Amino acid sequence: MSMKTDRREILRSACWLPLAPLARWADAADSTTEAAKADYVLRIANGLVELSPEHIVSTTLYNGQFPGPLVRMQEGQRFVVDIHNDTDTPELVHWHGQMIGSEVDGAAEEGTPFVPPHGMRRVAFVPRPSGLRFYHTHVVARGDLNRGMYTGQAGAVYVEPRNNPGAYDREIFLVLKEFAPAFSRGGDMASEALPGEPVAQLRRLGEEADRQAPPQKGFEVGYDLFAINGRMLGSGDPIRVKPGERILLHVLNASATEIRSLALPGHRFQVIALDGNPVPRPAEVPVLWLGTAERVSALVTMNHPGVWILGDLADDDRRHGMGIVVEYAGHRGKPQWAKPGAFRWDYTAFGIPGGAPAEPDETIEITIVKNNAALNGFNRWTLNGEAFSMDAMRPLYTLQRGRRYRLKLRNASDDIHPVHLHRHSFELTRIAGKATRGVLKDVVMLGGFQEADIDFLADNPGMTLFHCHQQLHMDFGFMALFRYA
Ligand SMILES: [Cu+2]
Repeated sequence: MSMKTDRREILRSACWLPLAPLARWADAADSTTEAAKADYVLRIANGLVELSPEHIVSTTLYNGQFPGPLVRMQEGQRFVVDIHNDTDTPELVHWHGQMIGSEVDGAAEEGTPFVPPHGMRRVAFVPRPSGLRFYHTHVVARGDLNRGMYTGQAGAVYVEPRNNPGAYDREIFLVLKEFAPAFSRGGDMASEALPGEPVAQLRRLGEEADRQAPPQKGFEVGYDLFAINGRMLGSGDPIRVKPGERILLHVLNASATEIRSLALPGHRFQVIALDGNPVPRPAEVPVLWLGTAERVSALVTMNHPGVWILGDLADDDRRHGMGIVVEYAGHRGKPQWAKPGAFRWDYTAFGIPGGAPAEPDETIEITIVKNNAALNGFNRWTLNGEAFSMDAMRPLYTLQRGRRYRLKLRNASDDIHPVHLHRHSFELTRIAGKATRGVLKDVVMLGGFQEADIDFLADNPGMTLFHCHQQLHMDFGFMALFRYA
């Protein structure tokens, strides 16, 4: 098929030409007449994943594998990807955590065109910022468990920094993901994950919404199979280590709906980056917690020889595959698990202590309410009283370029919401009543009946989507669109 190149892309490549080496010059010059070679080719198609010899699932994949291949890009160096869609339905690839244009970001709500069924779309952008990013589908699934993040369309991106100090021996990427989803009425929530007390006013708001809703709970999604890097615990190769080795773990939660945890008996994690952004205060923790789409980069010093399970705290999920074996050289035997002591995941532990954040130019308050089973058995989510309509696509708020905004998020539900802002990083400035600064993220877990303030600089014009990354929440109202003036 012929390649579509829009005028903006041609202009961009023309600007790039004088800086490019000779070989690229020849490539790019050809692009005015025929397709230049892409830096990367991504193919979306159905395929099989062998989670274990007994569990082989069929789902939609990137380049026939789960996780999708680790895509490495250079910070600031233009990257061209050809996305082929071999499925029967339109697709979108979202470049999560990158400050790029709305036309390539990968959200239909922002105006990114779909990759048509059995078609191809070329996207080009300048990757930034450096660090652990994420690429995944951004289509609406609603009641279809073969669409959206319920599929295997997820992979890690690593944007190589211009200079990397690299105080570690080895990097290991871990992608956490469940398979074989099914709906049920009601579900459980990792209530022991986050610190802080519920806010009484938010609890009252939630109770009031419950009184107006049907007595039955809305649908939730559960899973039968759990895997790290597409292999159930015990099925894949172990992580083989030597005493004294310093391993940098890059962990990505690619779940559609679940909050995940990880612990490694006898070891601690020194968290150095959250969502790919270095934290101001690297701190040691016994457990990692990650909301959907969150990433944690943590150093582990291998100083406790044995054969261990690096696994989820939830016994049931770990026994159904959410873990990977860590095996020291010369050690054999059954991998050991030990439940860590009580621990709450506090983002402020990685922030600048006693930090008083800069005052924003404007504050936007967003109150989140759940209407139980209001949409054919699914929960409906409203932001300031309104469920996002994908027909109307009405922007909630207009941003002025150069201004600093504070989103004051108020959760009047008992669910934890991993909320995500596209195309910008935000700074956590207050979470569960605690002020902080210096922690830059693109997803943050907002606790049940809790509040969080996140600040961002409006410095990337274009339509910008804000939503909960829990697929069931974003598909049923928990979204807002910002536009630039
Ligand atoms: Cu949510």
